Amino acid sequence: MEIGIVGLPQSGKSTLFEIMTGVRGRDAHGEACVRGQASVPDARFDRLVEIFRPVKVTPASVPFVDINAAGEKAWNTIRQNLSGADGLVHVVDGFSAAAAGEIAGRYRKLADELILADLLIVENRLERLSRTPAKALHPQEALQRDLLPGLKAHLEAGRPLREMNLADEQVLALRSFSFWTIKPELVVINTGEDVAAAVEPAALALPASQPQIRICARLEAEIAALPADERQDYLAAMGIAAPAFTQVIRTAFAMLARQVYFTVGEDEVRAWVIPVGAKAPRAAAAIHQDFERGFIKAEVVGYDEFLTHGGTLAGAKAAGRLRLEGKDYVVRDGDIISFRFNV
Ligand SMILES: Nc1nc2c(ncn2[C@@H]2O[C@H](COP(=O)(O)OP(=O)(O)OP(=O)(O)O)[C@@H](O)[C@H]2O)c(=O)[nH]1
Ligand SMILES: [Mg+2]
Repeated sequence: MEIGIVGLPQSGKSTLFEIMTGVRGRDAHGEACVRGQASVPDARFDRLVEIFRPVKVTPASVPFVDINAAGEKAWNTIRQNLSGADGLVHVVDGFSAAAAGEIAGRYRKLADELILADLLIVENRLERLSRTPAKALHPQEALQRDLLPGLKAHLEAGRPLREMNLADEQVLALRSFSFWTIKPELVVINTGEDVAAAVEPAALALPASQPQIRICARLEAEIAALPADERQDYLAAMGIAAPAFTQVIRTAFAMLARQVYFTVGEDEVRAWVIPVGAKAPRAAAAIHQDFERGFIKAEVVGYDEFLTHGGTLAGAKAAGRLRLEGKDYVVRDGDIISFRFNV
């Protein structure tokens, strides 16, 4: 699981990457590609830490990738390092221009390049498939032959593939192509210091389903550099509940259809990242493969119920809310779980 940061040159990608991950993205020994983990902010997790006061604390994290590439080879570098990304954060320079139209134009510039890159892949593939006799096609290839013309028309109309609402098995059949525009995308408008006065997201004419966030990356970088106590005072003075970059992390995480469950105790409180819809054994595999193979039962209490019953596992148990679930249980976001297994 990984999120690639894309955007036109000098749009503030590395500034955003640095605030989210604490890793320096720029001039990092001339590396073309820098990876860093961002902790996913979660009030439930913070509360569990308060309750258990564990020795070790491990919040959920999501990896971001920042690319340092310029010049003719930039596109190659970007393709090499981001083709495996599960989602994109598209940063748009909204600080160095006043006119909303200009900002929309910047967004479109890269969006169109990505659409064109996908269109080239589709055309090449269709060309090759047309040279193979129909009988010689593998089932997967036949599926591609049926699917690709629809994709081509969609891309030619200037629309990204993610808007096609393809079925899961179709997405799977197309996976090897690593299409840019099939990946979910979060649009981040990097505004000037006056965020409220900045361009309305509506100006970009994106579909309502497409997440978008406005942030002033430079201002947030300055805030992030302050000592923790001053940071709180500063945010309070500005009337900001939480810096916008935390929302970027949270939204990007949710965009990947991931959720968390918690394991708790005095030694460690930890959030584990799993796909939405994962069943208990699959969730257990996040901890260790053996937990999946030797899965017996999961002892589960929902986060809210846990709090309602005094914020202790004993309290939840006494109230009959600590459930024993089997291998078909679909884990819910925020479940507190301990696994029973046999290896
Ligand atoms: N005024 C203003 N300047 C910003 C903001 N964010 C970034 N910048 C400036 O824009 C320049 C580029 O920022 P970076 O974060 O390096 O942008 P980038 O997209 O990583 O740039 P490349 O990797 O070279 O494409 C720097 O000089 C930043 O200080 C902002 O919110 N407001
Ligand atoms: Mg950069």
